[in-house]
Amino acid sequence: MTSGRIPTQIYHHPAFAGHDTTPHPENPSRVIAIQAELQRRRLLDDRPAPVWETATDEQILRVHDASLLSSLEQMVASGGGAIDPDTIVFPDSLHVSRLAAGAGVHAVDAIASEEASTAVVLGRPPGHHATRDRSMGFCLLNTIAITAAHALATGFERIALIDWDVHHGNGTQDIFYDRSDVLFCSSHQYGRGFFPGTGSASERGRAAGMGYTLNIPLTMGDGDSAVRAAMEQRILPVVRSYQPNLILVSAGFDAHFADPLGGLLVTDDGFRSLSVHVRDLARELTGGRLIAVLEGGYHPVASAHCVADMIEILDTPSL
Ligand code: Q9C
Ligand code: ZN
Repeated sequence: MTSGRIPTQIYHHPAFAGHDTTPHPENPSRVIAIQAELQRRRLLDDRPAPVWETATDEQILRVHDASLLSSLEQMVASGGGAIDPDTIVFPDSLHVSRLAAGAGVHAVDAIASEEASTAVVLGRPPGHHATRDRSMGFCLLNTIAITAAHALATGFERIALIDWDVHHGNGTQDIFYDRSDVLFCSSHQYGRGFFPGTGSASERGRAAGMGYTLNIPLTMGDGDSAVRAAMEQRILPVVRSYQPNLILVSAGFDAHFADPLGGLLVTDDGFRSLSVHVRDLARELTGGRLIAVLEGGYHPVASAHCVADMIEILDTPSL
């Protein structure tokens, strides 16, 4: 750990190994592998552990319709079920999802009160496919959208949200599509029926939100150079001209070459370069204020290495 800088606040919890979907790819082994790698690298030693609450109805209903929350409540009360073949609900799933969203909320509060400047939420299930009215794509509640909405309610005026998960963050885009106070930037695999099918470059926002959605579709087989070019040539300039006061990152690691779901070929080195870019962007624009939220990543060991690298990078002073 570096001296003089407050370490990255890490949100992890044994409950995130609940919502036991096994043998679904989005299963507890993801956070178990991450936890093991963080311990192996001693990244949790001497790091203050945040204590936080589940997200409240009020915090969730800033971005979701009441019908989405009440149908999740009904499903857990009746023992669970499937929203679609990919998106399964267990009796503990709403609690676990609320705990992930509550971590994002707590991270905003910790940053607003200057107890921390960077935070990493290592929850599950992921969130960025959940739209205002629909859970989908392994996602029940949209954790990063709940985090962004809480930041707006707390007084952060402009939020840049960078989504590097291999899938388009259709839910986050949907929730903020007609607003200018959240700039949504996503690079993702696109085409040949790849999930969820949205995220073409022509989707740029609506009404007051026109121009505040930036989609960078990539082609199966693209790797480090394409993902880095998307960040360096497209995302960084747009975020700089937006002048955000907080940066949020939907950090999925399913663009990794070893990932069983994604078709991009990003290496550990490529992900390290993305982390360096968002860290330095935050230091340039937001006083270092940045919250990264785990999204996808279905090769547990590859994701664990990349998450640990990201934390080490966020903890390191710039050159
Ligand atoms: N049934 C995240 O990475 N795959 N979600 C659908 C056709 C859905 C991935 C395949 C992939 C969702 C957060
Ligand atoms: Zn994904």
